[in-house]
Amino acid sequence: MIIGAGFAGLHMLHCLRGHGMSAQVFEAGGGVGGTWYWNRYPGARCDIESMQYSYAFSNDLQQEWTWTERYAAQPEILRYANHVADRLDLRRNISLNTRVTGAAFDEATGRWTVETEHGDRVSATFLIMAVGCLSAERVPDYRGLSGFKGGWYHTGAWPAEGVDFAGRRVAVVGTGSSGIQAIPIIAEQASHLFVFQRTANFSVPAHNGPLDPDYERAWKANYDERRAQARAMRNGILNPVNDRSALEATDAEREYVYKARWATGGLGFIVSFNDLVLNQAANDTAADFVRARIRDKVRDPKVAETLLPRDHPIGTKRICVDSGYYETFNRPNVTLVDLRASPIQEITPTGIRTHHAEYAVDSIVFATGFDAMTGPLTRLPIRGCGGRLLADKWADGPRTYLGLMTEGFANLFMVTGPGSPSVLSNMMVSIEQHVEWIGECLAFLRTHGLERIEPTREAEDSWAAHVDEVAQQTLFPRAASWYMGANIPGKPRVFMPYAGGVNVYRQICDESAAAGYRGFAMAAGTSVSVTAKDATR
Ligand code: NA7
Repeated sequence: MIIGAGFAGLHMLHCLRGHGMSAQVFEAGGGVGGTWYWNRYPGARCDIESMQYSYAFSNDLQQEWTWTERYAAQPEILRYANHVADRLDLRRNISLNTRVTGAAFDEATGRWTVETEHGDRVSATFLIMAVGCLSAERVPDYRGLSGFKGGWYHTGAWPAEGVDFAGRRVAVVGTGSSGIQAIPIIAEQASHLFVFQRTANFSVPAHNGPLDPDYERAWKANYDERRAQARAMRNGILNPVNDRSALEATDAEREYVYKARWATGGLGFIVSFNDLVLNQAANDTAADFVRARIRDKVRDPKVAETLLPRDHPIGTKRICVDSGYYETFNRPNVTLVDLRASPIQEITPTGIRTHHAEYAVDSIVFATGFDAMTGPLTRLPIRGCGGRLLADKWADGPRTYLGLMTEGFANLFMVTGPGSPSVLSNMMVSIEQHVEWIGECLAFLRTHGLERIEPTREAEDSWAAHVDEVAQQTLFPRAASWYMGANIPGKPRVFMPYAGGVNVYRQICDESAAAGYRGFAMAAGTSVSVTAKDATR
């Protein structure tokens, strides 16, 4: 059983079929596409270039599909997901509109049973969570929201029919990637837009536009080679990395490099030098450059000052990639509200009241993010061996081996789970790697007559220590980010993704597999536990 029909679930189903296995996918949404099904807010767009944000496992697929823009917008990515589902005949094993409400492992039978919102109970030997990292959307717990007379929306659960903001006074709360993408578009539609900013963010221009046919041809002529190069990068994105410290360069050299990267646009800015997320002084040079660009773009110096990110090193929250974000604040119908100076007190029936003022609005857009990485897993009651709840096991932070499995939850796999590079990378690259690893693992178990697998406690403990050790060598823990669980009140502050790079990580996963799944305990039946070494004999 696979939960989720986003890019992870679709590929997982296809991969298992390829291994001659049967699988069924349960999907809460009314269509496939996962993130791209739910995040239909105006301006939603991928921050990875189209030519790199697609499946690499099928040459036919990657050659046939044509992207229209350098960065694809949500409707086009959703069309691609649907195309894949049709092209690979995946739909006959996908149950749409079927939210899973719980899952439990039965030690006696060695099987997982899931329950759905329709009251069905379905069981299988293996359960694969393909639920995404950013699918548990979060609306802050404001007093008065239920009494708001206008419409309110979360970017991550946008109405499929769209929202017409024409002539309306609109509030957007949140200035992460979603807010920064939506704000310029909503500003064009609304009579007035109030942007409620708690933390100013770093954003780099996308310089989006129609995809250059020559560029596309060059990619398609060398797709396999370029995909392999992308997999060898730390973040799974083929961007020219400057393998030089920012501190070795002169001021003029740094300025030259940053200007060139700014002119190119996109996430490549953060690899302008090799130590931007490792060294504070190096980081400051890039942050200063971006702050200067914000001052250039925003006419009102007071507004510009409020938009300057100062509370975290650049890149320690995923940098945003925008199309006209800062320029939007030059519009007469846009007002920036600084929540640091005056926090939201409550939602009134007709607007938002901060400490100092009340803003009358017709609609509120919450671009307030997600209970990231763990939320999609812990909001479900998932019970493993001995009836233990995953949410209880992870009460002090997620514990996994390689972000693929967690001890005490036999036969439960996670695609891009906490402890894997996932959100620090090109998700497509990370998804494919996990899906293929899980497929190979299940094939291995079948070949060896094994039906049960889970990581050892020792492997999990040493992986958690390693994930933390690597994070501590970076600047990431200095930001109050959702990588750290900091956006959710009460969530433990643990750096959740693996910052060692997708290239290194892949090697570690492959080495475990090559050593007969080192770090995992496997068993033939339901009771006898054998070590990986035994299993390979
Ligand atoms: P993010 O990146 O979590 O951004 C959420 C934004 O909402 C951020 O500016 C938050 O400020 C703000 N926020 C959250 N809670 C509140 C409250 N209670 N009051 C005011 N403002 C709040 O989510 P996105 O959807 O934009 O992006 C998620 C990822 O999707 C992104 O990284 C890309 O990979 C794609 P804060 O910074 O917490 O002070």
